[in-house]
Amino acid sequence: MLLQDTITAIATPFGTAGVGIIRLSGTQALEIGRLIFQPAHKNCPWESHHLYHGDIISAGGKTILDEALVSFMKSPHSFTGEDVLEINCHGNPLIMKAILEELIELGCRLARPGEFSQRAFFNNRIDLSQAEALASMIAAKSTKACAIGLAQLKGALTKEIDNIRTLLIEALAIIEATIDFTDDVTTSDIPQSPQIDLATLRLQSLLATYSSAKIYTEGLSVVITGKPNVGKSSLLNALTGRKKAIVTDIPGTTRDLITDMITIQGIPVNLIDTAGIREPKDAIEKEGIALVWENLANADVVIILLDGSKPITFEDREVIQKNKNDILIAINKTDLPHTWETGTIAGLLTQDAKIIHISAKFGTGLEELKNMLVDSCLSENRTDTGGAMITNMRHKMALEKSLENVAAAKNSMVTGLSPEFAAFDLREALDNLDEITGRKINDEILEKIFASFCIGK
Ligand SMILES: Nc1nc2c(ncn2[C@@H]2O[C@H](COP(=O)(O)OP(=O)(O)OP(=O)(O)O)[C@@H](O)[C@H]2O)c(=O)[nH]1
Ligand SMILES: [Mg+2]
Repeated sequence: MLLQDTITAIATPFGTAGVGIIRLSGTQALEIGRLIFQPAHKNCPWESHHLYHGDIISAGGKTILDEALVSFMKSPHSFTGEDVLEINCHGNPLIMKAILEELIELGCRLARPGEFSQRAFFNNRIDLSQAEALASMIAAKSTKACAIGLAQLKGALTKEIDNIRTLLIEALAIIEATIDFTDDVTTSDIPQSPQIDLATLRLQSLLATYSSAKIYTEGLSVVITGKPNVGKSSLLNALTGRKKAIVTDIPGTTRDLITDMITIQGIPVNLIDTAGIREPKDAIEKEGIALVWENLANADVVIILLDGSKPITFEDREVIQKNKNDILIAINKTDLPHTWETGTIAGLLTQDAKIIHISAKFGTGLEELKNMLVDSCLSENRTDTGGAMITNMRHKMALEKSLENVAAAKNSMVTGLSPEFAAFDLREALDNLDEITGRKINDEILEKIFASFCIGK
């Protein structure tokens, strides 16, 4: 890739705003800055990390495009590690477009998505996991997801990967020393080192953060199901505080999927209200019920709603029995007299099934229900990894492969195979870790990763 040319892009979102930022990075950044910017004060020393006020001009000063503040960050003390110029202009897309066109006229090239981050990576300002953290922070949908991204950007994941690397390198050094200095050795001749077991534990702990971190970043999908008229739409409306779904006492009111977002304990939760499950009365209801089953399969948590004021029926039993997901039984309409005991459904549930009594109409038990929804998904994964959490599928797969390699190395040592086998597996384990930080990575994968970033980052 060309690192010599000077790239530019609008770094702020498209649309109208008070301020818009245009970025330049590359060897010509300052030279182009001098051509496009006319400082308000004659003396403009272009000191690094200082703001200068003036006009953005075109065609050698014939036209003023905008009044702006411009800053210059001298290499290597900039985001990309190159000379960087930032123009803070007015946030009108027409103004920004005119400035961008002028910059291109003066010799800049329009940056590709993620190209600023890619240059930061190539210039060793950040490693690959930090560049990915930036992208995930920008896309984060909850404050906790932002915090996870920030910790990764600050190097929490890099540090933990380095800790594991050090352990593996130490283990490898011991094995290689044995290979170098002894003839006809078997692995049983290698002094046992705790490093492999420690590395295994740390890899497992890091992997265990994936599901909770994923919940914080991507959120939870919660489907509300049950037979008609149990109060599913009432529950959706009560949880969101909005009247999004139609509620009537006619069974079969909801046909389509109705979705709405809420945040619980900082986690984005996508709630999905569905058609009541029963023998469909017409083709529309049949379609609606088919959609329910499809969505149930992809849900993180399913709320099975039952009506506590009416006897349990065949449909209720069918909904409970057909659900394989993480289910939460909510017995609704507790404001009315109860007609059945929870023991009635005990035979249909697993021992750890969670049951809660609520009234969607009067809001009873809803806070507890919300907390149960997220707690059930988070509780299993609270491990200490020095603040490092993995949210990215690519990282997860690389860690899994590394863990497999370490297990294979351990296995060949336990079974007394030649130490070359263990050494080979440990080197593979290290290579897989290096894919996460980008220390060793295939160019094509690298291009793909940066291409998924937004323009201007
Ligand atoms: N007393 C009482 N009535 C409720 C409660 N929740 C819902 N209802 C009533 O039950 C009826 C059905 O409510 P819906 O929310 O439309 O039920 P649904 O499960 O979405 O029904 P379908 O869309 O037909 O599947 C309405 O008359 C609601 O007012 C509750 O907690 N207490
Ligand atoms: Mg409904």
